[in-house]
Amino acid sequence: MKTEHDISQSPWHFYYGPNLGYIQEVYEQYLKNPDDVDSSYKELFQRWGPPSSPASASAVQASSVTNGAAAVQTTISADPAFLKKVVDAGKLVRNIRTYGHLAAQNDPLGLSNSTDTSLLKPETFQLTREDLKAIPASLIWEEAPESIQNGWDALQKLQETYTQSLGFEFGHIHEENERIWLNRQAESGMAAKPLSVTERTALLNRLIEVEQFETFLQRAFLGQKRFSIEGNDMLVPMLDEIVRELAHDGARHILMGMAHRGRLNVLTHVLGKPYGTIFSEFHHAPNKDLIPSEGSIGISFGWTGDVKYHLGAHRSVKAGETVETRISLANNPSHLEYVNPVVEGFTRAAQDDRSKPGYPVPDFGAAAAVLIHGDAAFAGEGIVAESLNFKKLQGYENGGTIHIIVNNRIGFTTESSDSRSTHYASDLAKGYEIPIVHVSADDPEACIAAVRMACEYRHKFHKDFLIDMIGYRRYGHNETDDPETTQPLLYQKQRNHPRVVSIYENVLKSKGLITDEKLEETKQAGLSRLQAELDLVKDNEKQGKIGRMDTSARLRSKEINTAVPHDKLRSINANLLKWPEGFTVYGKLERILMRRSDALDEGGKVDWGQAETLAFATILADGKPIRLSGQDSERATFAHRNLVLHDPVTGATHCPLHTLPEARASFAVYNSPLSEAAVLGFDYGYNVHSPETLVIWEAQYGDFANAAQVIIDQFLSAGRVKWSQNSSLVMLLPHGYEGQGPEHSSARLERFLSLAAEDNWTVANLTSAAQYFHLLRRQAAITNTEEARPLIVMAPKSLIRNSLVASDSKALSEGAFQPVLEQPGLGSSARKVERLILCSGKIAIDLATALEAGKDGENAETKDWSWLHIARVEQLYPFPKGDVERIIARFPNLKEIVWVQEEPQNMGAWNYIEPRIRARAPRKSAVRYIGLPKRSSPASGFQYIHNMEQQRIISVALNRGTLTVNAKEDNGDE
Ligand SMILES: Cc1ncc(C[n+]2csc(CCOP(=O)(O)OP(=O)(O)O)c2C)c(N)n1
Repeated sequence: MKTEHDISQSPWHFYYGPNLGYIQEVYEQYLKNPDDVDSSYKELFQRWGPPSSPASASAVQASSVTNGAAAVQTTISADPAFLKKVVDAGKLVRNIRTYGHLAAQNDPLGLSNSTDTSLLKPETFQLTREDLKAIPASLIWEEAPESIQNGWDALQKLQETYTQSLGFEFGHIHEENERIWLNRQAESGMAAKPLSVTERTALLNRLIEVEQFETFLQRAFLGQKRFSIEGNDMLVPMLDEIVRELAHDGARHILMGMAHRGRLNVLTHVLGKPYGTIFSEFHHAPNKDLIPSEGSIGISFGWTGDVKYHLGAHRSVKAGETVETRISLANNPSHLEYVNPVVEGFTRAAQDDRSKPGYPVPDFGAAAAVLIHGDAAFAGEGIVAESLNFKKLQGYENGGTIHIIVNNRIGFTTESSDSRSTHYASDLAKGYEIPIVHVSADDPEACIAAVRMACEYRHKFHKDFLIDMIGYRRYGHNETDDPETTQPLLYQKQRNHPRVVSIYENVLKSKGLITDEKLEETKQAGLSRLQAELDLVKDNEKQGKIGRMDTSARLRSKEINTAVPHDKLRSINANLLKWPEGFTVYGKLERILMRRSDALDEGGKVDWGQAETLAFATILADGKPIRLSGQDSERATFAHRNLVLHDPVTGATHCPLHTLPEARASFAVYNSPLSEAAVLGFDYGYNVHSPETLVIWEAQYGDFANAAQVIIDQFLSAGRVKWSQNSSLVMLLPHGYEGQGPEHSSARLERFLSLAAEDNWTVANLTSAAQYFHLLRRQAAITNTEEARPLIVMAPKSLIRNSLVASDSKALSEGAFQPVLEQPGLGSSARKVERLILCSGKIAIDLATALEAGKDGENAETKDWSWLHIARVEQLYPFPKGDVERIIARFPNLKEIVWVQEEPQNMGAWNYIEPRIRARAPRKSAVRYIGLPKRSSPASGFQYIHNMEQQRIISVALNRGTLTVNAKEDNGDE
């Protein structure tokens, strides 16, 4: 066996298949303009000339070798056996790069299942040490450091890089330039780059603080749950580093989301929540035993800190001027991972410039999201995948979220083998091509290296990065659990495992960077600080100084003028129907849109779609930005909107609201990914962070909103009372019984009404285009005020095109939103009215249609409806009691008040409305229900059954013969 070979060291031999194609494309680019290609490629082309296939390469004379031992010239084809060894060594390198993480020593307790790592071993390829020593290093590792001369040393070095505390998992990244960059970062010694002495001392001091805080809480508040960070203590220094790096890159906002584990430690050390505040929350825990499994007093509250309190995170722009970076930790419900889309929404809102017409313009550098996950929750909760899917979507991307899985190898009492089918907790992220680093929580410097890589990657590629920090959980799920009941062996093993702070102390001591005396001094100072803060809390307690957050502020309604002068509406309407020079509007659509041109003229009618567009346009003219997102929202499920026009000739798009001369703010409309929970969560977060924006989320059909129930229950409904977190988000939920079956009829109105209390939101079910116009404008007017609250609209389906729903233009240019609308033409002889029908939404239009046709009931001949009046409750919550009371009071001879609904009795508004009507019904009048009977499924699957049932409801409602005195009560009960 020869030890030296005259062969080419050109790196092109290792490019084949798609990689060769790619490098050839880069070369062509280079020939056109060398500066257009990455400097590393430029260097390679300058050094090695054009890339060529192995076949051609073996046939040609190799160029002169300038690096390594084999600085001579020959042809590769000279020694096929040697060539095979080189190729195999190349495969080995590729395997180490791709699969080295499987052999990494990054599992502190050694709990990982053993994996077959034979692909990483030379013997698998029949390569001996001598074989490898004979191969020049640069043949198999193009950028091997100068000091590494041969293949053996190269492999040793690569093994060390890829299989120690850091496991790099990049093989799933399809973008070649990114993967090369990532591997180069790993191989450039980044991972082994030592921290400075100051950095190391600061890191140790931080770990001491982290640990002392937990042990102090344990001692001072024995028996209370804190969801200790211990076992993954490095989370705090890692977040410190992320803040420093992102602030250095110019981020003005860092938006963080996390669950219970380590939250108190993060709140105090990263967000600057004072020790005293946390101690006082523990002190006031009302029933220490009953704190929920992952809750604790104050644990779900967020905190907005500011890095001006945080050493090293300032960014000096120029002398005397400082840019501040605000870091926020989102309020978090117990529901694991559901905060993710909310934080993504915060972040995008912090990046978007909404001040000009058109789409808002994001600045990805202005804000960054950091999400901290649990290993069981990341693998198990579907919301994680839904949120990762935002990564590259125009309306939702944010230039890269940094994810950290705090991987303690267990979820409550469930081990990984029972909680996921994947090898790693992080595997889901691979589908989204997110680079992943698995790092040992016991190696502080490796953790910091992972963070630096994540930040650099985000900075360079504006994409997500994931760090899977593998540690353990020192206590049970919480500190009152005995984990040995369920994981005896694991916890016996762990009991003897040294804490990370001790491991790192020893590292620094062995390098002579810290002394025992200095360590003792630091620890004593930390303990004294903690004790002093606790003493202060106790003193304040004695003096009654501790205040509580007030979340009880009730909202007051006030009159808001939402009418828009007729001239202004006409001019806006005309401008909305102008297209850019040369833009062709799809013929069929153009005809539909052009019908809007005279809708504002005398005798014209504004339909639902036009009312919506005019509402949007006038809100933009008032200077208020709008964001609308949902499935197919550009066109809308029922094609009433068409706010993005598509040129059938060129494929170009045009949104008339973007070029509207009157607009003074951005208008964002996005077709969302097919998700409800994540998109609603995102839009909620967007709205909370940009309260001045009218943010609208639209469901494809209203009932699909129940896929987002957690966001509705945990954030929208309760966010203000739980966290003083206000939102004015609008939910448009198509609702209405039209025979489409169980799944497309009901937006589950009853759920929104059962959650309604303390003025938490507005729930409306409308029957006119003008009402929609005014309600949207009213909602826009209350954004960013004390009045702000979500608006839930049961949106129409067939009613969109119903002429009874269209409005005169006067109804837009005058008046305002009416919480209750009375049926025109009824109730004029007040003394004759015996039945008052109250109803809401589409059934009111069905009744009006029947009245108009005069074909129902015994009055068909005479058309005498004097015994009847109908009022539509357009705003169900807050209940317009004054309006309803005034109507009832007008009719002295009422025999009954009837609630008519199209939904089953156990659904719709009946259960909500019944006590409200009863409380206001005159003593001698009955309160009745007419609607579908109780059902377990919201609607029938058969059109003919639907028609029959609907007909029955209308007939009974409009039939004088069914009056209470004449008929038995029809309350729908079985
Ligand atoms: C949606 C949801 N389901 C169930 C729970 C109850 N729960 C709280 S913590 C926990 C285990 C979480 O494990 P992991 O994600 O690994 O985080 P760790 O507690 O280990 O840090 C469970 C099941 C919850 N909080 N949220």
